[in-house]
Amino acid sequence: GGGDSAVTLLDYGAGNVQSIRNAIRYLGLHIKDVQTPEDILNAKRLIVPGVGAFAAMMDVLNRNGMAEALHTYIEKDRPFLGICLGLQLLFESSEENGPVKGLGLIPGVVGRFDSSNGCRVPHIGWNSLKVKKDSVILDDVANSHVYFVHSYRAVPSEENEEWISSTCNYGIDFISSIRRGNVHAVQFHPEKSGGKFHIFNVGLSILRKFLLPNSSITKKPLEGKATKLAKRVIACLDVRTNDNGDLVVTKGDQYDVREQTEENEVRNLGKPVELAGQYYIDGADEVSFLNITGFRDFPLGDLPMLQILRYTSENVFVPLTVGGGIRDFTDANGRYYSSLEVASEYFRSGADKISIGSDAVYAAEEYLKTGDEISFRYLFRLCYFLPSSTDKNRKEQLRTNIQSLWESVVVSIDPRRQYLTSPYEIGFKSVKVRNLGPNGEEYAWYQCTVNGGREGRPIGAYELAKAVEELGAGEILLNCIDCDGQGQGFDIELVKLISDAVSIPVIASSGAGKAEHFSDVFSETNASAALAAGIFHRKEVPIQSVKDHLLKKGIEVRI
Ligand code: 1PR
Repeated sequence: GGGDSAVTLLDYGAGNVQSIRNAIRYLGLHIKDVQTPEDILNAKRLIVPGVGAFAAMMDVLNRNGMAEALHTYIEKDRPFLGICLGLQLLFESSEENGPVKGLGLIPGVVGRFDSSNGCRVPHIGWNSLKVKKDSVILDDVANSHVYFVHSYRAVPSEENEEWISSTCNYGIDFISSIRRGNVHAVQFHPEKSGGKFHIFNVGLSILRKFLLPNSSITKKPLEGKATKLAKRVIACLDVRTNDNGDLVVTKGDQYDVREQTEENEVRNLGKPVELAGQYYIDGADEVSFLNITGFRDFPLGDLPMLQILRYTSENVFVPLTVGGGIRDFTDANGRYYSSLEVASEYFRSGADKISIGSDAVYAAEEYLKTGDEISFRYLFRLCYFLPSSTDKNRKEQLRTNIQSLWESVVVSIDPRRQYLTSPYEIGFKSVKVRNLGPNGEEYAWYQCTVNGGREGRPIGAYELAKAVEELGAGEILLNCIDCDGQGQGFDIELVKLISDAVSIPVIASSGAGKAEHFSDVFSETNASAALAAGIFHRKEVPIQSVKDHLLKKGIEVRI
């Protein structure tokens, strides 16, 4: 059924499209999934979201006849909205694992961002659009920030100029959207570009204009002159079961989440779904859930956590990250689950990114010890494949195919500061500290830990960061056990060390106590985002006042 309120969705099965489903449903529409090429040809409105690798997508679309149907549908000027890869596939080809041929409707080759010009790759976060006239679906949102996550992009040229409805700048000008007649496509994610604290909801208004063109009202465009990628402010919810068996938001003091009372109960700061919804309304650019006892409990057995994600993602239209316990696992009945199955369940429940802590440490340790071959084994384990073949070409191929999945993988580092009297005392990268150690030590290294800080490992945060960047991680969430919950500011020395060492985005975490701490970390380091927990949970500093402060300091934020 569905009639006019049905929208056809092409889910080619290799990416995470739960968020777009949630957004469509939120707008009151039904989803009809494409099963055959005829479903495409008969669609009233068609959305093609795309996450994953270009080659894998084209391969599926070509094999089942969908590519041809898409070609026909678009040539007939039927209502079409491509998202992310759904934009890229319209071009002639992509350099991603290629060249690989696309549908060839728009002149141009999709290439990779160049990190050598100082821009971190992937391009992750909120950037603003230079909107041309007659973009139709973007008419209301000129100057607003929208959410991107991608490493590949198409660039404007004389040949494709007539298609372009907006551009965005990230080192270079690239095509952020196209429009011709009823055919639209966007490089960003409208389904994750929400925000109720806006005059109106940017991302959903774009979708509404496409899906319900008659019902949408044109509003006055937002004022603002954003020109570059905004620094993100992220709210983090550490979640675990309390002693009554309820999942609660908790918060540690240097990772200790129990009250210093006789009962020694788990600190309870609220309900996860409620708090996440509140932070979305308050203007958080992202929300993270960390299932902090996931290393102990098997997350697929942890149905309440999946339920929390499901409920949250129905109403929260900014990126949701979830971490804790993502690794392969054998349950009590001897059934083996790959990391992919665990991660997929999180994605299906509404996560946009997953974060990996302990398992990334083990992977990096192996990588450092034994070099490439083994790193592949761990790469596959983390990224859902088990290597059966030792054929080098096959491995290369697998490696490139899964690389784009890695864009959704955040590696969470939990380091503890260890003081040194000399930088030569240990074989790991150290820093000269501003405040001397307890015995007057002038240096420190940052030791990685696993299992929620319980166990120190023979690898430093610097070495881990370099290794996971090489393995293809999309982003680094950089905690610091010493600073966690202290409210004394981020560990600037650590954040500087790591954000200068890698060219993927780094999220600074642990220690925020006031708005100035955010401007400190953004002006003194190359962090792309800053994350806080305690000050938001205890309502000491509202997210909006952090943003206002950053704005006053001339730091680009999403307003
Ligand atoms: O190892 O893959 O199972 O993942 C476990 C995840 O859980 C890791 O991301 C790890 O950081 C997290 N985790 C484990 N134990 C704790 C704990 O607190 N006992 N929490 C924990 C990590 C740190 C931050 C915190 C910031 C900001 N929490 O997420 O939110 O430090 O806090 P603040 O602003 O109040 O200072 P795996």
